[in-house]
Amino acid sequence: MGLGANLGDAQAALQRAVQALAALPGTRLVALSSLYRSAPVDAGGPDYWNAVAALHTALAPQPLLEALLAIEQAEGRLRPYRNAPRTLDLDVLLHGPERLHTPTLTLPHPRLHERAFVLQPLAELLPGGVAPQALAAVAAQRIERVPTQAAPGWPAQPWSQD
Ligand code: PH2
Ligand code: MG
Ligand code: MG
Repeated sequence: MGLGANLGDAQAALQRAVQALAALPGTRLVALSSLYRSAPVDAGGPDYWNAVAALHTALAPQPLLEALLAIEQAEGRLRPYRNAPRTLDLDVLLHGPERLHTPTLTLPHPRLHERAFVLQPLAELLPGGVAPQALAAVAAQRIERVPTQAAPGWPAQPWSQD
């Protein structure tokens, strides 16, 4: 799951979103990346806060998507135009080995490989699972990992040393 926000108290919204994801029926939070701060990609507005979460879930892709939209709604998400700044964006990046192409959901996420704000946190959760060439291809995008001390309330990542 990709998490992003760049309006309002984005860090707090991402933290609430993690709690809401973990509370979905038949769902367990398995792993959470560090918090990242990134420049908007194909979009305007303030810097984004991003993270990636891994879930075990009994929800199929479509019901999962509907649950994510409800969490976004609860955070006051508006959709005035494509890639508008937002209080919360939750995207299904991968759903196991599922490949899907419907008007509302494509899996894997079609732009996953174009975005440092997805690949860098994903690489934390899948060591060896993101090719160095994939990370190199998005190296021009500005993104920084927020150190644990600078992200109060965000769980420390046992694999990062700060
Ligand atoms: N989401 C987008 C478009 N651009 N840029 C950053 N840095 N982070 C995002 O989450 C993001 C974006 C569309 O969902
Ligand atoms: Mg998105
Ligand atoms: Mg989205």
